[in-house]
Amino acid sequence: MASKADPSVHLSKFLSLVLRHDPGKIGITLDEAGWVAVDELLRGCAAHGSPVTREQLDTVVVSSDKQRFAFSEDRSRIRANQGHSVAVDLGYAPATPPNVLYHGTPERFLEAIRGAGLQKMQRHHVHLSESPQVTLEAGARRGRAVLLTIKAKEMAVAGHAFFVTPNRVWLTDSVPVEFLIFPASQ
Ligand code: HQG
Repeated sequence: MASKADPSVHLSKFLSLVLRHDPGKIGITLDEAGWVAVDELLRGCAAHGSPVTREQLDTVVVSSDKQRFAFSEDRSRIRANQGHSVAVDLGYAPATPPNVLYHGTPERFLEAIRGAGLQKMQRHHVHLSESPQVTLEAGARRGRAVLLTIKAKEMAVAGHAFFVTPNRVWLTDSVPVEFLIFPASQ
């Protein structure tokens, strides 16, 4: 696990910011599928006081623990694999989920989720995982996390679309409360 002082963690966070949320911060424009030319990205980083080499970029794309970024096939373009707040169409094909998926959330959000189900909030989708551990860690970024189980197959049968990213983050529009299983003690 990379430490917080690791320069590639710093770069990964910076790339998440500009490739998911605020490309204008370094004067770049994402296309409708979220891609930007690597040259344009590097020029933008340099022009705004955060110079990055192509080698550093390659390292982050390959070593990101969650495979947050991808190069196009010819490696001339780069994008974030998921997590955007700017309008992009990532073009993932609908996929059939496993019977259950998981979502870790801070305990203090449970009451709201019992009322409204899981909502995508600032992002384009609700993020779900096949791994309880991975999603609990995501939930724990904001406090003590609890694990919700999603009856994903039942949702799909009921007509809800699911998409899966190359790094196996499952995406869906929202999870109505009837498809959620809450932890027994909550
Ligand atoms: C919660 C990171 C109140 C939801 C992580 C979450 C993940 C509600 C928060 C990825 C709610 C939104 C995504 C409702 C949902 N009422 N709260 N009705 N419905 N919530 O960050 O899933 O490092 O947008 O439970 O590791 O936490 O960026 O979603 O706590 O994989 O690559 O509202 O982001 O990955 O928070 O995180 P987020 P998330 P990266």
